[in-house]
Amino acid sequence: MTGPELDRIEVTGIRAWGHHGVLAQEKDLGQQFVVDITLHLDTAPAGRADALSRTVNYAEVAAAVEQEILGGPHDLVETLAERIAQRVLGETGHPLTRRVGVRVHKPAAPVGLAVGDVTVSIERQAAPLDAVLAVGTNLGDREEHLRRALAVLADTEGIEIAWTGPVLETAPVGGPEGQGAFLNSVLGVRTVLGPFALLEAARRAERDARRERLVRWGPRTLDVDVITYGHWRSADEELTVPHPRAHERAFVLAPWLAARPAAELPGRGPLRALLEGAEDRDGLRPGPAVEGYGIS
Ligand code: PH2
Ligand code: MG
Ligand code: MG
Repeated sequence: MTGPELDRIEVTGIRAWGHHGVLAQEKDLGQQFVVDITLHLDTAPAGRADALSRTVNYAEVAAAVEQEILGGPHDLVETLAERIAQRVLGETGHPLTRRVGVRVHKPAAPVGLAVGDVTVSIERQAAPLDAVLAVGTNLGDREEHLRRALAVLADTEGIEIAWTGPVLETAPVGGPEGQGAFLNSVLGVRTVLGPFALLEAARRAERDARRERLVRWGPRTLDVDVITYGHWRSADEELTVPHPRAHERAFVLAPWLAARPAAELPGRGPLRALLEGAEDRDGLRPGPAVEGYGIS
């Protein structure tokens, strides 16, 4: 799966004393290692809003690189480069980073003759991430809106639909009196997109359904919400993840639980227990069969 072209943040010349090398003398005395690192991510959300919460803090990355240089020791420069890449992309790294380039310099390497520098450069891609989206509609041709939402998302470069939940018909929660019943479902996607690009894809599906934002929680042709993005937790005002109300909404929890019984909402626990406490759970009924949806 390939995603869109990304922006780059580079930190060069991160230097620290390490003990990596095959020779005993290198492990004993150590020597200077220098690392240049390139983070590939979409910086537009941060740049437009001037918000650190929408990008990767390069100071944290530099500190992690320094720790890796100080760690080990490893025999090979390759190992140090690999460890740095995996740390930046792995569980402890930042999920906004979708690709990383690492160059490790070992300028005083004992080569046996005078050389200018020895470097190893690698590039590694983050694994696609699992995210959960919720869809809801209570205006117009609801079944058609659900079908189109799935089609728009499936056609988006960098998104693969991994599974879908059943369609439920649900009583409206909140919003103006007298609005019609919703059809709700949930989809699991695997994506190489960053969270804001995923949000943009969700909004594109809403625009495709001519969604208008008139009244908060009012009737809508299509609402597509990002419920989770891996285990990422963000309090960003535009994209709070996990979704700030998902843990108390049966119209999200029930179709998700039906499709993925063992799933948990990051920071909140197993879906089953959450659903038991959701006040709107009596307002759910089986919905119509909609092409593409259903437990898969
Ligand atoms: N969405 C809301 C508010 N209330 N109620 C139901 N039943 N289904 C929804 O999708 C829904 C809602 C805000 O997005
Ligand atoms: Mg919503
Ligand atoms: Mg929404």
